[in-house]
Amino acid sequence: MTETPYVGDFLENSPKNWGKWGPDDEVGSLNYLTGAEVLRGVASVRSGEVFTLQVRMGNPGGDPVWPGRESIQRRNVMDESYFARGEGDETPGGAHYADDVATIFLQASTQYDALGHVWYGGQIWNGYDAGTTADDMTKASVLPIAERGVVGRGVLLDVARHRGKDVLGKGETFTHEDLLEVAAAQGVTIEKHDILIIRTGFIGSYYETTPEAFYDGFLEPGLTYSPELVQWFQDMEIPNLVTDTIANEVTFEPGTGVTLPLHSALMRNLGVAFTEIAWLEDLAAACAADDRWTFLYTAAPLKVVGGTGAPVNPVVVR
Ligand code: UVW
Repeated sequence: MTETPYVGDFLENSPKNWGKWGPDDEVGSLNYLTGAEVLRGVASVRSGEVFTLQVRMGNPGGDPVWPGRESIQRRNVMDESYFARGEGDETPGGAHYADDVATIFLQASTQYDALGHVWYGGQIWNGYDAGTTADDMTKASVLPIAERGVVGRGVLLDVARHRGKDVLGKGETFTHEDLLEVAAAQGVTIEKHDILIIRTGFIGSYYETTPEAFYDGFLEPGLTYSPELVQWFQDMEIPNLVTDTIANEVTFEPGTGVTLPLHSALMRNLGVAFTEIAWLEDLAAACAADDRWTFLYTAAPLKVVGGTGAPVNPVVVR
């Protein structure tokens, strides 16, 4: 059996945008989203319909998460039952209230990854030392993305629908060429600086099956690495990749078995922002119904200081 190559060797000649936006940059390809790009997004709005793209946090059947992470653990620390037991925090005027506390994996819901979330060779995005990820992420954390916000033209590419499926199969892959084919079939042109929103049906399927079946032989469908795909992202200056999978790409590169190489090739090297676990079922149904696949995409993850990622509820206006 051939050994899985080291990702640094695998990506040895892959392009990098390090230094392109200066030595202190922490938001990478989001720099492509200038005011003109915001207006291009606004110009694509036609009907005023609004869609939110976050999955519910704390779904009674659990939330779809990367194996090893857990759904939000939330519990009340004040509510009417406390007052009924005489343990409520009575305040002048007598109003009662409810409060709760939660333990969350910051990447266990729809989320933005920090650009420093994944690395190799001791360096994260923009060449910062990987030691800056220790304890608090002091470089390329999610905070600069949160403080900047993400607004632009989004284009939905419904790969599952194009392939006549509710959901792609486990480990089913597609390339940028396939995305272009989907776009052509949908009658839409992917433009430079578009926010790519790709539907596989995978997150939607979580709610239609059991967690056991969903996680069995965990192998997500998704984009698969090739030098040409990375170059296409680079040439198209794609700022943000949004998908309805947990990790935005096929779990293992089929040729080599390398785990999630696009995290390194696109996020670490090009600075493409990753938004994962997006809820796309309602948006996709609306786009298919009136055959309009572009819209205003807006998002800002939570401002978590030092966070390696943070939950987000993107809002789309069509
Ligand atoms: C991993 O880090 C494994 O995945 P994600 O980017 O989905 O958080």
